[in-house]
Parts: sequence; C-alpha cells; structure tokens
Amino acid sequence: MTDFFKNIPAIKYEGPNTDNDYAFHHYNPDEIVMGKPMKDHLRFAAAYWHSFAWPGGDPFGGQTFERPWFSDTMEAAKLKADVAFEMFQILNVPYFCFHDADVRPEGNSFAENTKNLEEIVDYFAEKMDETGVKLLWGTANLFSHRRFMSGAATNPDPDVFAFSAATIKTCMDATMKLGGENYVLWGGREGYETLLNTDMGRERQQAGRMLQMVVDYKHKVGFKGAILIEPKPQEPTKHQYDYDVATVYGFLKEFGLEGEVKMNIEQGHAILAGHSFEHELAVARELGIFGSIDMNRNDYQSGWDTDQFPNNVPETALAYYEVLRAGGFTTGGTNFDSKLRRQSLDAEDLILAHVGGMDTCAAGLKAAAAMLEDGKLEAARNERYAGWDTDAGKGLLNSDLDSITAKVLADKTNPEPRSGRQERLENLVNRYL
Ligand code: XUL
Ligand code: CO
Repeated sequence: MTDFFKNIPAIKYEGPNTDNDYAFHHYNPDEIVMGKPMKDHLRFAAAYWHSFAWPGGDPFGGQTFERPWFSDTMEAAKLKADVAFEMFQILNVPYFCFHDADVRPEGNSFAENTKNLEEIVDYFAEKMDETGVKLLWGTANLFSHRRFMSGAATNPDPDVFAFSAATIKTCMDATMKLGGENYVLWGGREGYETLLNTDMGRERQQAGRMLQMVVDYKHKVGFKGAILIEPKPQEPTKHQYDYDVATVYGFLKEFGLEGEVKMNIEQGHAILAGHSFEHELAVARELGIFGSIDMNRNDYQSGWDTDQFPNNVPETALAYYEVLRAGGFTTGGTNFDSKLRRQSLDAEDLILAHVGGMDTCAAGLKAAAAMLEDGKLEAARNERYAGWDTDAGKGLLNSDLDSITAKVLADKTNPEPRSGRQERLENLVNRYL
C-alpha cells in the first residue's frame, strides 16, 4: 500500500439519506435495474490520464498538483500504477482506461517507448490479477509529443504517419494482452489550423487508410473487442476531421468501415459540437454505431473541453435513456473522462469527484429506467407518428410524386397541425428525477 489515499475508506453504498461523504447515495452495484445489476448497466471505468497524469495546468499557468510519481522514470510509473489501482479499489470501479504516454516514461525512440510500455503492461497484468480490475479500453496518445504537432495519420510528413502506425500497433497489442474490451482512437490533432498550408484531400485519405489498417490488424491478430472512434470538434486544431457522430459516419461510409467501427461519445465533445449528449447518442443508435461513452460535463460558457465530473442528474438521465434505448452497453461502458478543477489539490478530491460522478450516473440510470419501464414517453412518441403505421402511411414511402399528387387531389388532403406537446413531455420527464 502507498500512503497517497491514507485514511480514505473503501466507498460503500449507504443510500440517499446518509450524511457520509465517503459513501454512495445512489450507486448500489448489485441493485437490479431492468433485470440486471446496476454495475453491469453502467460498467464504470476510471481514466488514467486525467486522474494520474494531468498536472493541473491551464493556458495561464502550469502545474498545480504535486504528486510523488510526477517524474519520467519507470520507478515513478510503477508508483503511479500502485496508486491508480488503489483508487480503483477504493471506488470499486470494475474497469480502467489508459493512453500509452500516460502510463510509461517517454523514451528516446520508438523502440524505447515500446520497451517501456511492455514493462508497464506486465506490471498492470499483475495488478489486474491481484485486484480483479479489468481494462475497458486502451489507446495511443498521438497528440502530446511535439512530433505530432501537425497531426498523426494526417501529418504532411510520412515518417510521422509511420511512427503513429507503429505506435498504434503496440497499443493494440498492449490492449489485447490485458484483455481490453475495446480499442479507442481519439482524433487528437487530426485536423488543420489553416487551409493555406493544408491538402485536405490527402489528409482525409491518410486518415481513412490508417483506420483501415487498424481494422485489418484487429482481424489479423484476432482482437475480439470493438474499435471505437471518439468524435470531437474544433479542439485542439481549429477544424477537426471527426467533428461529430454524423460526420464520422460519413467518413466511415467513404472508407467502407461502417460495419467495423463504432463510436465512443463524450458529453463535453457533444456540447462543443453544438449538440446535446443525448443527441449524439441517439444519432449513433439510429446509425447502428453506438459503442461506449466518455462521461463528463462541459461548462456551457467556456468554449473549451472542460472535462468536469458529471453532477447533473437530469442530463445523465436523458443520456442513459438513449443508452438503454440502444440496448445498453455490450463491450462499452461509462468511462470518466473527467478531471479535477486545478484548485482541487487533495487526494480526497479525486475520490469524492468520482463518488459524485458515479452517484450522478446511477441516479440518472434509475430515472432513465423508470421512464422506459413506465412507457409514457414512448407511448407519446408512438402516438405522434401513428399515421405512419396505417396502410396509407406505409404505402406513401413506396409511392411516387405523380401518384401522391393524384391522391392528395382526390382525397382533398388538407393536414391539420397537431401540438408537439413539448412542455407536457418535459413535465413528465421531471417527475422521474
Ligand atoms: C480528448 C479526450 C481524450 C479521449 C481519449 O478531448 O476526450 O481524453 O477521451 O483519448
Ligand atoms: Co475530451
């Protein structure tokens, strides 16, 4: 045991009336919701990078956090892993997620990076064995190091494409070795700042080809998990190629990958794209590409990806409503891609942030399940579209403009507008919260 979380107890469910900050008020892992335990619906994962690698910087100042593992040595990387697995156990999260650069020291070459990653992967394997914590997904950090400043797959320099491809391979190998259930690609710096120096056509082809190579490699090595893309608009480059779910779907179609790749959808990225989280989830569900979620909350005024821990139950309720309507998670889960505020210096802040996030998700899930089980919302929606279930409605979509016009004339069709009943439905939703 390290002494980082000293005096912080393991968090247990005590129910909504407890006064204990170190207890779950809503997350009761074994409670049955719609036929299965809450823990199997939510499939919580903690993100290694924000919780253990992020130093607390913002555009006006650097590090605020002081952590005993903040140095680029293997010894420090192992201490970081010790503390991380202690946190996973305190919180009783079943999963974690990692980026290569956040778990291993940076080497002086690709070979050294790989050796360092392999060493830490072996260390993770032991810790996972000891604790039973599993890997939800792994990914490659192809954006922090300066070599990636002009992108990874979309870089004008083919050597950077090659370095990136090789790094992705090692991260897929690491994910597979650790039994990871998904492999994630966040677009990172795949985008452009100015058209003046950018060949957009080439860059899109490069990105498409890289993704095809990832899918080919998955099949070659027999990785059973899902490949997930995480859309994000306008950050860090001004124009990102993976703006939102609909944009990525068009990209997947162009490269013949729509049956191979699913979405990892982040709340904060949805907000930056001018959407709501539930909109993005619903689009993915309708297109058959829903995979997993990165759970956080974005500040609505900042214009930046603020990655705050979720604490808004009405929002998480609408999000899990869409997750449940999609049939729930299969390989995916709820990864807290959330970071502390930079003034939240203490070890207890890290624990309490997750406790609040997990409770917020659990309360949202319960409200979503109640909405779905009651069926009033779905009944209202079905009623609104009921005309399309009649023979005349069904026939319309198989008809043509001439026949439809003849029928409109013959029937003297003159539609009477009907209320969309938005406020009534909003009132209904509030009754479940
Ligand atoms: C970037 C972001 C990443 C991804 C994983 O904004 O959200 O943390 O979730 O690479
Ligand atoms: Co983000």
